[in-house]
Amino acid sequence: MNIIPRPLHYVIKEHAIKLGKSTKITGDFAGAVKFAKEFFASFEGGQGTSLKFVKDEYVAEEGYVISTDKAEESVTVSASTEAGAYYALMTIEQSAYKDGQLHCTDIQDKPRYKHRGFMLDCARHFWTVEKIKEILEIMSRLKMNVFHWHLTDDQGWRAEIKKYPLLTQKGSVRKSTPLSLKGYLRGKEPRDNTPYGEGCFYTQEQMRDIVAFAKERHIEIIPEIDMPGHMVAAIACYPHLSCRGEETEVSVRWGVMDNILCCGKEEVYSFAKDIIDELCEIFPGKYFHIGGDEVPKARWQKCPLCQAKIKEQNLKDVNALQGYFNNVIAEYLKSKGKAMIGWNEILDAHDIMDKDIIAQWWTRRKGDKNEFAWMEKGGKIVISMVNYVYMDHPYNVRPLSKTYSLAAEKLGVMNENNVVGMEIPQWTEYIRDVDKLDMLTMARLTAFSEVCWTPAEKRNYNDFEQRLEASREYLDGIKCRICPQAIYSGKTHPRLKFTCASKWNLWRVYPDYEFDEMKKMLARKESEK
Ligand code: TNX
Repeated sequence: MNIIPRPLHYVIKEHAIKLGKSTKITGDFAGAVKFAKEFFASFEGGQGTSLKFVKDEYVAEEGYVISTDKAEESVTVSASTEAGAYYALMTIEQSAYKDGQLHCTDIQDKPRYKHRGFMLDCARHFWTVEKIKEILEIMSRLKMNVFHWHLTDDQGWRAEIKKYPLLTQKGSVRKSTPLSLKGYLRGKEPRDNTPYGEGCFYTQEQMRDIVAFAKERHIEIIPEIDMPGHMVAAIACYPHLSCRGEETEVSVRWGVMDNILCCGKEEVYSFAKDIIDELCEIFPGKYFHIGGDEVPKARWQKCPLCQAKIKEQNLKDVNALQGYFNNVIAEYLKSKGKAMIGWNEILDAHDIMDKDIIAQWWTRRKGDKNEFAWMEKGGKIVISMVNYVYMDHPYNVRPLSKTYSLAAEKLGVMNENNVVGMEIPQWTEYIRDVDKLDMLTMARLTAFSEVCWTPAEKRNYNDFEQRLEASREYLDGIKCRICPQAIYSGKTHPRLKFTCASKWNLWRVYPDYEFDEMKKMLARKESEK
């Protein structure tokens, strides 16, 4: 059975039932019935067969049971939620995609984690509404249910905010783009000197459309507005939001910028709240992501207004100032019925932080003291550990098997109650086109869907790889383009391995090198045919 993610329990029977456009499709879940009718409409036959969706409150949330009866030529799906019925259909479709033949299997399935996410950086490079919908479609077939939308960063602002029109008029465009890390630290990297980003933003109408598309497929969209760091694009539009108030440009460098929002100024809090007001009208989900990563505090140290705020609020230091900012925003979000998520650096101020904030754990620092202290207090986390899941790094640094091997226990998490779920991010500094995006994203997304869905004790990499290879035709059909095995297994450039020791090297080896190699390899294979 080539189902990905692997179902929890299944029994394979010998026969098959041929479903098709004449199959009688009925039941309690209108969404699943609609999608099932659409799917089977393209297959001839199915007379005398039935597919029935039945509501059963005893089935786990998002879980489903499929039972087949050959004598009756019937397939029955039981679920307690629309999402569960939908996931049952996704399983059926994977099994019957070729000709409508459903190989009879009785399945009892449910997800390991509640939060099964993918993050896409649309700030460094912009991805069209069509591409995002294509990804959402793939995600839902892999039973993933959270799309974390990284909408803003130093190098571009991509979400229309009516109250601050400059953000997308001016903040969406940067003058040039670094193309490689070779020579980057010396300012000698190759560059594309054409301005990037004119008109590259999502209108509020487009964001609403994407939310609706996702909702039909049981995906919640979490918008991220990264603050108080990674805000140069906004500061370029509204310089008074920074400590020094100087004019600046949308960033043309990657990395961590000193120029951040001034948390000593009231305008910064009202700016953040105005943006939240507009976005909460568009994104009905329960979460809002405030970024909070990589916030250098050098400017706050010297800023009289930040120092005054620290005194006024009786805060310990500049880290606590970020904690204060987080609490103000978290409280505001709460008043709108939302929960706040931030990258794990926000835990630098965990001692004063609202306990309901969720930390997205991507990097290990200071022996992870803050992270473990947070969990001990019952704090919640989403796991996105860089050395397992970062998709922007090359496969020779991080083969698919490494991503597949992620488990909370491996990070030292003692109590699974702390874990809301897992997320895999795709950062796009060096990803400029859809081919490269897919090459670095799709195989890992597929592997990761199983990490989130199937309990660790039921997972086995070799078995997964076999199913992946056997599923290529199905995956191609849903536009989930899996790169060649030789690429995702990471065996393409053994000679580069030794250069991958430092954080910078992670990127250095990857930008265009691996991609060009892959293209050459494919061309060679083609000519050999
Ligand atoms: C770190 S992960 C970042 C991003 C970069 C990424 C590159 C995180 C919260 N911050 O700004 O794009 O590394 O891998």
